[in-house]
Order: sequence, then C-alpha cells, then structure tokens
Amino acid sequence: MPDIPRLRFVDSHTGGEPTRLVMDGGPDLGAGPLAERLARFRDAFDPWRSAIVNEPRGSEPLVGALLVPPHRPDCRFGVIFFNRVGPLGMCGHGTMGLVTSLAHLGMISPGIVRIDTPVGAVQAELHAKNEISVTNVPSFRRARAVAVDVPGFGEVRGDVAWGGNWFFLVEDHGQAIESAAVGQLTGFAGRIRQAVNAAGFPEVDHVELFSAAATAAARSRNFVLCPGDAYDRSPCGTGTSAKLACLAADGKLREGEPWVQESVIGSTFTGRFRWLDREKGEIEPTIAGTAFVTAEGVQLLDPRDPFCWGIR
Ligand code: PYC
Repeated sequence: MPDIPRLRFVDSHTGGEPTRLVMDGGPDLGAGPLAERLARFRDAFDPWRSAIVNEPRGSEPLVGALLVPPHRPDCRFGVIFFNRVGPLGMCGHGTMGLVTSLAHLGMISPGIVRIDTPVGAVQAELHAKNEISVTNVPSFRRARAVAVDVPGFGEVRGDVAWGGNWFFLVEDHGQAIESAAVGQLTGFAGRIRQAVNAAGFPEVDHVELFSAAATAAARSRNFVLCPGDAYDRSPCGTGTSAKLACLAADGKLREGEPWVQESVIGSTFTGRFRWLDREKGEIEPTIAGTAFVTAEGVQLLDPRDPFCWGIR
C-alpha cells in the first residue's frame, strides 16, 4: 500500500459561500510569519492546494483554510486561505467559517478569538445563533475613479481599494446584479480585471460590481469575482471591507453606522467601521454574518489516483 496522506477537514458555508477548514494532515510549512509560510505553501506545495479545493474533492467556489500555529503571540490560531487558483491574503467569509467550525469541534466558545493571517491579525467574535463578526485588517482606498477601457464594453470607472485582498469596485456598469446573470457578470468582471491589471494595478485580483439592493433591509447588492473565475456567493468580507473604506473616504457612511451588503444570491453581511487615520483614509472594518457547518471528514490523497492533485 502506498503512503496515503489523510487530511481531517470541516466544511461550512457563510451566506452560501463554502469554506473547507483543514485541521491536520496538510503539508508542514515550518515556523515564522504567516506571509512566509504562505509563500512556502504557494511555491512548494501548490498540488496540495489544488487537491483540497479543486474537483473531484472540491468545487468551483470552495475556499480552503489551512489551520496553522500562529506566529503573532497575541493570536490563538493561524490560518492560510486559498482558492482554486492560488492563495488569498485574507478571507472574511472564510474566517466566519473557521470560527463556526472551531466552535463545532468544541475548540472555542462564544467570545473573542484573535487569528493570525498572512496580511495581519484579525479578531473574530462568536455570538449567538451562528453569528460571527470579524474585525478585519486596516482597509483603505488607493485610487478613486480609475478609468479603464474594457474591450466590447467601453469605458468603466472604479476605485482600487484594499480590504485584506485587492479590489476594483464599480458602481456604474449597466449590468443587472442577479443570479440569473452570473455567467454574463463573470465574463464582464473578468474583462474589467484584465483592463485594470494592464492599466497599472497588477495586484487587483477581485472585481466588485454594485447595484441597488433587492430588499429594503440592505443598502446595496454586489457581485464579486474572485481570483480565477468563481464568484462569491456571499457578499465577500474583504470586499465589503474595501467598500466601507471607499464609503468612508467619500463621507457617505459615518463611523459606526451599519452598512448591510447583499450578495448576488441575496445573503447579507453587516459592516461598520472605525477610523484609524482620517488623513490616510485608513479604517478598521468589522463585518458580521452567519456560518453553518455542513460536513466533516477525512480527505485521502492516494498517489495512484490520476486526479489525486485535483483537476486544475
Ligand atoms: O469573504 O473575503 C471574503 C472572500 C474572499 C474570497 C471569497 N470570499
């Protein structure tokens, strides 16, 4: 019998967006800051990433979360997030999934837990009824109203902002943000990303399109294209953080005022911010949503399987 790695995992979803938390059995990434361990994971263990989230074990929108020891002494856990094409800096829905999964396993109780990520420490709070709030890394807008020429569509304007990942946020695009249109929206947002990358923002890997909300409780609806070609079923925690940074910079949302962001499938996150530095436009966003455990099990990585390392 060959040596078959066994990965213990817990699956969850946050507003419809799935997360697979790998508890143990993953590659040994050594010690040190999480940014260094993420680089090691990307450079030396990419087949493991693909095996965990890609078909035949995973699915298109699935985000993986590797639980690792923290480096920052004030954090209890460390996590490295990734999707079907590569690692992510942070992941808001994934942090909510991580917290609900740790609670499911009896490893945490309601209250606050600090988590180390490759882009900084985040603080999560587990409340009643599967609600989790995540105080994210400092977020800010880098560029306002950047105009790009999108082949087949013409000029599109948007803001470049950081919320733990890099986003291009577009308000004015003429598209209907509805689940029946996700194919069209994916193609459109993909072309925007290419144009934004070519226009001097190669770091932008998420595109966020906004429209009016479909329900009275929400302030806005979004469609978020993640790295690769999967769209976020949730309103995207890092994307909502980037949105709050833009709203704060434009004076359209007050400190502490709730912003309910609806996703393309109608799930919601509630965001709020606190100013960190008004001059620099830097905020501390807190995003709240609900997450539920859907499965737990063991993945087997059988080297005799021609698709052991996932369909890339
Ligand atoms: O919730 O931050 C998020 C996220 C990023 C990619 C998918 N979800």
